[in-house]
Amino acid sequence: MQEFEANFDGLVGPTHNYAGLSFGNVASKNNANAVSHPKQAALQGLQKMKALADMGMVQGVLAPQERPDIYSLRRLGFSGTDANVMAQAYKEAPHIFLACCSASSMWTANAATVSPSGDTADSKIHFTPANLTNKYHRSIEPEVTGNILKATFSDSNHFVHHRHLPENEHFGDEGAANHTRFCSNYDAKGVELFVYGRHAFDESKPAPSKYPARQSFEACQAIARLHGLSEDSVVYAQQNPKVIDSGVFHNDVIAVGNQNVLFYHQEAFLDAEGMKKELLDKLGHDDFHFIEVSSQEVSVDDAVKSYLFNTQLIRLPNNNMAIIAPKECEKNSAVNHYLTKLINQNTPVKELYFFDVKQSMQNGGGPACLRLRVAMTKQEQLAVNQSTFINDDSYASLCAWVNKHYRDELKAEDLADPQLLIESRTALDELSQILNLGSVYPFQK
Ligand code: SUG
Repeated sequence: MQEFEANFDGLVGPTHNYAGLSFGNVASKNNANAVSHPKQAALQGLQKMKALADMGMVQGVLAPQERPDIYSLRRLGFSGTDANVMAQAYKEAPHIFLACCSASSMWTANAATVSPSGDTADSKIHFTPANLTNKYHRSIEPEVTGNILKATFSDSNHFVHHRHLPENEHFGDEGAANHTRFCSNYDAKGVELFVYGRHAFDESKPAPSKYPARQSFEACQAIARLHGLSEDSVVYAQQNPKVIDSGVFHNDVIAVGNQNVLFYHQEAFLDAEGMKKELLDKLGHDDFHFIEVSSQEVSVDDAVKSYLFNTQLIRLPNNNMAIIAPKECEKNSAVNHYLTKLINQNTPVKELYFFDVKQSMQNGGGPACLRLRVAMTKQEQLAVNQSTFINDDSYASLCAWVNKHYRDELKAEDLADPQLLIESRTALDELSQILNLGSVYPFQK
């Protein structure tokens, strides 16, 4: 394989918990205060990574963040020793404390937007970490995300790292969760589809009324400018405000695409016909498959519950496309029926695999949320930090690392245990050696 799409999954961090932090994300709200299982969560994620590596895919891993985030708590006025900061925050502002404990960096589809070298003016791969301004617990991720990306893709001959967009709702950016790239070969010039929820500078335009639209049009444009994308290779499309109000907080909850396939729900876009036409015009050919799922086949509600579209659509070495779906899709009869039918139709999608990522699903994170895609050439792959790739050895050491450091379960009150901070820092210090990252965390500086 000379050109391919690598998947970099987020490793679930030691404080994985359910705090109900994401208004507009139905699963997060429904599972608020449930007991979490960090060890099981991290192992479920690693099993999916290993399975994709075993299918012949190039699979990498991105390190989690340091939590509880004592630095953010100090910035908000909590003081004293680290243990005092935690105790004071937990007592006086439990919601803020819990936000600073979230392991949400595991959803690396929100880590950054990535433009492959085939699309950019300087023929390098460009990364912009997402600012995630809409949710406080996520807005504290981009700085360290940038450090981790730089330590993973460190060779400046091939990789360009931008600073995240201004931390302001006008430029609310959720990264690759609202970004899809189409192409013939991964190293050829493609078309990048940016999907947004609202126009931040024009309130007369349609917008959802119940739940927030996290991604702005202006943020999409800024990323396209930073990455040096030409106008004839970018399409902007607005999400249907109605589906955002039904719990579709990112476009990757209602659509997924790869190469010459876009798999999406009938109600996903405000103007699906306009988007399709522009996409085909800009691709310059019509060897393309729009796989549209109608509301009769699968309702938006079932799509949100099962995460039918938060599946990974991957190109296997045998050239088939495969759908990597959560087990919840197998259990939902309408969705299972649809998927079984789909792989027997005349499209490139021929294989279907179900994975148990329930610990992540209960926070609204399916298989596609857990990975950041980086299309690359063999030469670019050699320039990546090699310790971050998953193979038999790295899988075994990462599983051993999780088994050594992670707790079996966590409740809200456990997060205030100062020992958890020590455990978490010890674990991350060891992980940065396993992954050869250098010093990426504030506690290491
Ligand atoms: O940002 N959940 C994440 C889920 C992100 C899913 N990513 C994509 N669709 N690409 C979010 O809403 C919940 C955390 C909590 O409630 O404890 C959370 O942050």
